[in-house]
Amino acid sequence: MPRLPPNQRLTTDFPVLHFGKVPEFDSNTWDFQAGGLVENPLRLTYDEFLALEKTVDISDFHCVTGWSRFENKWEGVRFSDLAKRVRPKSNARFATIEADGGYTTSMPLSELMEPDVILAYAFEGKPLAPIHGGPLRLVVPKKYAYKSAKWVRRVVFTEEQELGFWEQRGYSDSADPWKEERYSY
Ligand SMILES: Nc1nc2c(c(=O)[nH]1)N[C@H]1C(S)=C(S)[C@@H](COP(=O)(O)O)O[C@H]1N2
Ligand SMILES: [Mo]
Repeated sequence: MPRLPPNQRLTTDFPVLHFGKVPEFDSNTWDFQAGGLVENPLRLTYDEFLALEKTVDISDFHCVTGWSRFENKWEGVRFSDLAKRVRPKSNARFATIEADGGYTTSMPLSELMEPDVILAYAFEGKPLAPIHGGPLRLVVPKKYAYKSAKWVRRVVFTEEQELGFWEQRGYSDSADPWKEERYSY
C-alpha cells in the first residue's frame, strides 16, 4: 500500500492553513473543558492538562487542498485517555471539538478512540507553536486535516452528529484521505 493517499503531493515544510486569526494564549486564564453527555465533566488549567498521562505518536498529515506531510511527532494526551477520565454516557456517540475563534469539527467516538488520535501540546519536542494550533490541537491522522482542529478549548460529547465548520461548507464529514472523501456531494 502506498504511503501517499490518492492525488496528494508530499511536502517537507509545514504549511500553515486556517480560517481567521491566531488566538492569544495566556496560560493563567486558558482552560480546557470536556462535557456534554459524560458522567464526570472536567475543566483543567494549562498546567493541569500538561500533568495528564502523556503519549508520543508519530503520524502523517494530509490536507484536503492536496499536501501531505510525513512523520510528524506529536506529544499530548490520547483522546481515549481523556474519554476514560470523563466517562461518556451510554448514549454518547459523537464528540464536537470546539476551538478558540469558533472553529468546530465533529467525529464519531469510534474514530476518536483510535490510539493515534491525540490532543497535542508539543510538536517535534517543543511546545506547539501558536500558528500550528498551540497551546493545544487535535490530531486525527486518518482524516483530512480539517478534522485536526487547532486551538482546542472544549470537547462536547453528543448523541447526534453536529456538522463542523468546513463540514457545513461542503467538505466531507467522513474525510477519509484513502477513499479521497473531500467533498460532501
Ligand atoms: N481552529 C482551526 N483549526 C484548523 C483549521 C482552521 O481553520 N481553524 N484548519 C484546518 C486545516 S484545513 C488544516 S490543513 C490544518 C492545518 O494545520 P497547520 O496550519 O498546522 O498545517 O488545520 C486544521 N485545523
Ligand atoms: Mo486543510
